[in-house]
Amino acid sequence: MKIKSVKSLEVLDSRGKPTILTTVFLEDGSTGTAMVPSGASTGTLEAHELNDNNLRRYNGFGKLKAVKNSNTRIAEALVDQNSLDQEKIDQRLIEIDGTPNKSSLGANSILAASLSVAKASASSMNTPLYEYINMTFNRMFSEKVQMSLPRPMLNIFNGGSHANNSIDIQEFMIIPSKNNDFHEGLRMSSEVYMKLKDILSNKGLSTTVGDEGGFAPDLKTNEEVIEHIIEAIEKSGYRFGEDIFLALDCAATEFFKSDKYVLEGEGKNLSTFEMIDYLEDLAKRFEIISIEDPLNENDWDGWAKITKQLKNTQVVGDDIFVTQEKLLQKGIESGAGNAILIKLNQVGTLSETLSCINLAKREGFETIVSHRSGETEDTFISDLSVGIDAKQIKTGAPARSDRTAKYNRLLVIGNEIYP
Ligand code: 2PG
Ligand code: MG
Repeated sequence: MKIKSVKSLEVLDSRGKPTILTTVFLEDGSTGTAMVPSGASTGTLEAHELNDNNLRRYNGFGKLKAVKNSNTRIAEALVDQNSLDQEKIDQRLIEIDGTPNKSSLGANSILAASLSVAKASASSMNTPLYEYINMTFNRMFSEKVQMSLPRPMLNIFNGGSHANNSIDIQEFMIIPSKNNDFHEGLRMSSEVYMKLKDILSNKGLSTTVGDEGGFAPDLKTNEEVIEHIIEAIEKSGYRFGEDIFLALDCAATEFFKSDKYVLEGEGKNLSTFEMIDYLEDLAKRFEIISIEDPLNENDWDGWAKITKQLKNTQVVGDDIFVTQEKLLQKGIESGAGNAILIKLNQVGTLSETLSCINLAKREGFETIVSHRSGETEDTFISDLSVGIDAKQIKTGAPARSDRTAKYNRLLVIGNEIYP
């Protein structure tokens, strides 16, 4: 279906910072609207988020340049194109940008256009978005990927650059057992979240939340956080390590300073080997099933070592792969990690994201579709996780509308797929 027009404007994300919203209008009257999220602990090689850097508006975070690029250069390039040819659309966007990291148009304006084209096409075909993504993926790679609801990874305790407490590890997540369907898993996790609030509150600790909806009191050590979470799981009537599991996102690049992992909260200064041993010990003692970004994004050798050493743990690459095929290929060749975090805005178009997912699947890497710490009410990632059979999604605590929107969308999809 032919694209008739493209219209963009500046809106706010969950941190109150501006982002871009784009609507694509098709000739048959169908429309698709997408909004782009934004990270705080970003990988160096991520596609470029274009900010205005005008300190008189939104402390420099305005997005009027990205909006203008979308309403002019992107609109001109996409009008009259066939919206169903996602690869060609994305290729055009990449070409008119012309830079390796999408810094001319801005990856934010490119992604908003790419995703709204997909949404408009799904609507034009009268197909749910997850099904449209599934069809697109299978067509692009001659695959027969099934659709399924993912297992949620819920970040119920926030540290690092997502909170202003002294906890260095960025995310402490709970994951319901594979034996529970999505709806049950979400219910159990939400009960644990509520219980954790009671426990913290009864101890006189703060229950205000961080950027992703997890609690963020000033506990002393990472271990203390884990012990509180286990207490919440057990007091909710669940067995830790059977009904509910634990996962971490260290976001270690954030606390890697002068060749040391500086765990300020606990007064530890660790070398790479010591950091690996520290995490191995935590993983063993607390049965942690998944650890994301355990080491800094440039330490490929360290990554290969920890992936080998923690053989029963999922080792997830976020800042190291930044959803880019080339970097994932390097990880596959060097044995760095065994899973990849998928974030659309790290690469900037839907087709490049699907390509990276395809490589991961072919090479036996697990995939986790992910939100960003700065989010919007857009639920594209829920449909993506189902459409490509990711099997895992991380999208924050079961609280705050920017996070629950994604879980709620999955409940709706679940109802459609398994009525
Ligand atoms: C991460 C993400 C999302 P940010 O590190 O995995 O949780 O955080 O969006 O700040 O990069
Ligand atoms: Mg991460």
